[in-house]
Formats: sequence, C-alpha cells, structure tokens
Amino acid sequence: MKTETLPPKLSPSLMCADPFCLRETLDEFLRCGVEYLHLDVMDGVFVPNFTLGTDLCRRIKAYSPIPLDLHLMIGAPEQKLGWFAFGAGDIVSLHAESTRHLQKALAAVLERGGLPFVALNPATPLCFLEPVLDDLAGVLVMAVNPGFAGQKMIPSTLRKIAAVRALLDENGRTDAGIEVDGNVSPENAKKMRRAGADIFVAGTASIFKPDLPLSAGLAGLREAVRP
Ligand code: S6P
Ligand code: MG
Repeated sequence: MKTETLPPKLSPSLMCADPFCLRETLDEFLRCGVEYLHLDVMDGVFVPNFTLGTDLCRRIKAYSPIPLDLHLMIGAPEQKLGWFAFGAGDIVSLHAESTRHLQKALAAVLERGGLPFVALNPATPLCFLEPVLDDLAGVLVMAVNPGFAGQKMIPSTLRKIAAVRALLDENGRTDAGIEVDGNVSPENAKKMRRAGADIFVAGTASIFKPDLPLSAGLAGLREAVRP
C-alpha cells in the first residue's frame, strides 16, 4: 500500500479559536505558513450544533489569503453552495450522508474551481466513495462524530484512513488527498500520517490550548507529521 506520498498540510479549525482575537489569529496563521483554514459550518440538523455562519466565512475569505477548507455539516448542501464564498484552490467537504445528490454537489464545487472532498462520518462505509471516485479531489475522514471539539479519536479511524488510501490508489487516484478531523493530537497525527492522511485539522488537541502559543502548537504538530 502506498502511504505518505502527498506532503503533509495543516488546517487549523477556527471554531476552536477565540472569536475576540480572530484577526490576530489569522495573521499568526499566515506567519506560521499554515496551508488551509478549516471552517466548520453546522446547521443544528445534520449535526447537533451551530458554528460558523456564511457571513463570517465570507469575511474570513476576504481577509486572509490562506486557502479555505470549508467543512459543510449541513443538510442538502447542493442547494446552498451559492451561500458560500470559495474559489480556486479552496477545499469544500461535503458529507456523503448529507445529500441524495453527492455527484451533483461535487461537480458544482469543481465547476467553481474548488477542490471537492467527500466527508465520511465514523460509521459511514467506504462504498459511498466508489461511485464518485472520479469526481472527488480528496476524502475527509472524521475521527469523531461531528458536532463538537474536544472529543476522543474513534480507534477504527486509523484502519479507515488506510482503507481509503488503498481504495484511492487502486483506482488510480494517488493524487487525491486524505484529510483527517477530530482529536488530531501530535501523538494521533503520527499514526494518522502513517496510515496515509496528508491534511490534519488542528483543534483543541494540538494548537488551541491554554498557555500554548499558536506557533508552538503548530510546530509540534508539524514535527509529528514530518515526512
Ligand atoms: C467537529 C468539527 C471539527 C472540530 C475539530 C476540533 O465536528 O468538524 O473540525 O472543530 O475536530 O478539534 P479537536 O482537536 O478539538 O478535536
Ligand atoms: Mg471539521
């Protein structure tokens, strides 16, 4: 099995950031060279929480040159893509469980220059990926049930990452990325990297910790996933 082929990238989760310091936080992420900004959008129906809204996502897109990593945890996302500001090079993750029109939704992201990723909840099997292997730019493997920060990694996640990597590689999609979200501590990230993940969502398990400078948290996570 081919793993660790794509370079590792970090995607800090802004739902974990202090909203009163958002500008300073975004500036610091730029200085630290993070590759993506992970924006969690929840609608209170697909997942039991509300987080970042469309206006805030638009303001962040307008302010920061860092590519977005939009994680849409909303019902029928294909009807709502127009509400979001994204463009060339931005990841847009759509949950396979959230739409009856996954292929159509992925195609709509690609049409706007975005990178369409398919997100899978922990209990969602890989067979959901098979019909859309040609339509996706990557897969977002959830290591926790989405809705909240600060949860524990579900151990089967590591097997799932490896299985997704194998499925992609066997189908000629060595170019497609694997992002992992939820409890990406430096210790877990090392194992996730070995299993084949290449984009790591940084939340409370790694960089948003009391008394830890963001730069130190990012450096620790980067070291953990170093090729
Ligand atoms: C959770 C959401 C995530 C969290 C992130 C938090 O539903 O999709 O992106 O913000 O997982 O990270 P941590 O390190 O607190 O688990
Ligand atoms: Mg997320």
